[in-house]
Amino acid sequence: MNKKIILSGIQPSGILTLGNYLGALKNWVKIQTEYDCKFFIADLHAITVHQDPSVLRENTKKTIMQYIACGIDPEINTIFAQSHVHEHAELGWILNCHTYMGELSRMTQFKDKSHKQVNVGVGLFDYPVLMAADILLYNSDYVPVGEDQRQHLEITRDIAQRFNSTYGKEVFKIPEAFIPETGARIMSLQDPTKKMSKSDSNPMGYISLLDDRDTIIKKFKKAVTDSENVVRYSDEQPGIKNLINIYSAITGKSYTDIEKEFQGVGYGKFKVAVGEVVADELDIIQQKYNKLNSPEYNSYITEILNKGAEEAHKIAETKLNEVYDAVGFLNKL
Ligand code: ATP
Ligand code: LTN
Repeated sequence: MNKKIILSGIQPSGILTLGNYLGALKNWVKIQTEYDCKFFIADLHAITVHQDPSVLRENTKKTIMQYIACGIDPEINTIFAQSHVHEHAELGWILNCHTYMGELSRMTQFKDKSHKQVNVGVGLFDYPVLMAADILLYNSDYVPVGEDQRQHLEITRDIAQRFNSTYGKEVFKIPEAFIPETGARIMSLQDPTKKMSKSDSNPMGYISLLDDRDTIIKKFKKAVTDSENVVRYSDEQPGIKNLINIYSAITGKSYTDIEKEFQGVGYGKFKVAVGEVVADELDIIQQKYNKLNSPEYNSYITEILNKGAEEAHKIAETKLNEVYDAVGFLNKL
């Protein structure tokens, strides 16, 4: 009883990557019994950059199946699609009216993503406000995310505190980020100064959770490294540092143990070793995924989403009513 509340989401903007898995999903699985967890598919967020409608629908289903295949248990967690709970968009509007242009202009994700667009949608700029609404609707205590989302958590806290002090009421609980020690920032295999991302135009940069063993090994063999030929956890060797990070997040071994294990061993062997442990772990996930991806499980997925949306809506509706009351809207009788 009275478990702390956890909330997190992933955009259905492609097939999930090893970055999503190590930075988010693997940790969700570890904490799911200890906390009251709500995991959703951030489809409203996904359309901040253009999505083909049929691909988005497919990716949304695939993301849910990947959640479950990775070990998220639908019996003990609430799993839902963001667009199924209309309060997210509604609270987003209210919070827009309590957020400053200046603070949104400082968001690094906006700066990175807007550079890649010809026409930058207002939604992309407003992305963190909707994210704040997601979090604040459910009285979330902790938000397990990768390092790239830290700034969005900070702005969520600022908006919540500002709202509470403006109206003189503790309407929103102030959430905290929950960032893992290893795996919080997995970098692109082709450019270790950039984060691994499912919307990267070069698939060699990321490992998809559904890549087969040969593809995984090939991608690791081609990973960009350096000419030092020493397996060392150092900022001067970002490619090797990234591979050590991945190996550590999968095996649980410390960086120093990994350096010892691969002392005097060339990069070629090290890269294959990393590829092997990743392929082994993803193989188990893929077996579960393939089972879920058969027509007989179609209605199972729909049931999970319907049940999740209903549970989420009950909580979200209560919070939105509190917010409407705080800002001074008339009660609807
Ligand atoms: P997109 O490429 O569409 O921006 P993304 O792959 O960055 O998507 P998100 O849906 O934005 O993924 O993120 C989902 C979760 O995965 C977040 O908690 C985020 O912090 C985490 N995450 C994403 N990429 C990485 C990464 N490279 N390393 C660690 N965690 C990551
Ligand atoms: N912005 C997140 C996805 C996301 C999210 C959230 C994560 C949208 N709303 C609420 C945690 C809590 C991302 O990972 N890019």
